[in-house]
Amino acid sequence: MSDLQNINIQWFPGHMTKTRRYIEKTIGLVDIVAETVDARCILSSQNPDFDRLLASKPRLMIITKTDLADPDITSRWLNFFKGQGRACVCVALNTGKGVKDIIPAVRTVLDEKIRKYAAKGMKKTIRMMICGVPNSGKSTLINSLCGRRAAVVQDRPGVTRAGQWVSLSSDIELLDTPGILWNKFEDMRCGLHLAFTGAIKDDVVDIETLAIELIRTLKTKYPASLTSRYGIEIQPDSEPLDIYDGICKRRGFILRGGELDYERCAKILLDEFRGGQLGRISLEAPYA
Ligand SMILES: Nc1nc2c(ncn2[C@@H]2O[C@H](COP(=O)(O)OP(=O)(O)O)[C@@H](O)[C@H]2O)c(=O)[nH]1
Ligand SMILES: [Mg+2]
Repeated sequence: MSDLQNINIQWFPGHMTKTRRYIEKTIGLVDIVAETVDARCILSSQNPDFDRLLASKPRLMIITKTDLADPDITSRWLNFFKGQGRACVCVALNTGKGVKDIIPAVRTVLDEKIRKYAAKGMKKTIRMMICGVPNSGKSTLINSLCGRRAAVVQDRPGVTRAGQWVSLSSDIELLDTPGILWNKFEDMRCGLHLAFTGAIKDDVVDIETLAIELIRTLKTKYPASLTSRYGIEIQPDSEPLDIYDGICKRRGFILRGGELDYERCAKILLDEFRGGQLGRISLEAPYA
């Protein structure tokens, strides 16, 4: 634990405060909130502020990026949430897996409300707001549901603008929101996991430190992923810095003059982790 003491990741820029206000102002207009959560870090990618911000509305949790996560851990999470009675759907938005389950889940959550309207001979228009941490797949989700490019998707946090209602069908409207984090991460590990998975802009973190911490984490949880990707043997007493050196050398990231190109190596390692080239990895399991 002591190794982590110097890393203090915080990212709560002004546009997130603005989004928080926007959600507060708009929540009254919606029937349900879908919260996107990254399957690789299901604890860290749940914004604790949402419990207060979204308290007045029913919620559906949408676990995204299941294609990148450890399937055993994802299914344990699913059971865990089921046990808590929380509505939850797992999706892989790159292939569309699970997307067809979302609207039926929404209708189940809102069943009583829909029936009340039907009893009066009225059709309920369902308005659903999509909230989540940056890069958790909110815009991709809207596009997958709509089957077209209705929302702007980018592989970097902070792209979506507020206020884009999208009509999915005659009775469902969706509202994309920009990703938000919160003021202070209670646990340093939470900031790290969000940074590893791309929810925190790389500019606010020292990328080489981040790479070393990713190596430290993988060494403990998924050592085989480093061995098979980079051909590095991992021993229980291997130092993350030595593994980092090893990856640099293996990949030939060497500067003129013979020094190792740590920065390039850090970028590649993070890219490959985020892109799934290191295998299906989950950083957080239930009951951990
Ligand atoms: N592999 C994979 N990539 C995803 C998935 N969902 C989103 N992405 C990618 O994650 C990045 C961020 O998605 P985006 O929808 O812009 O996230 P937002 O910031 O929450 O709106 C994009 O590169 C998406 O293509 C998923 O389920 N699987
Ligand atoms: Mg977006």
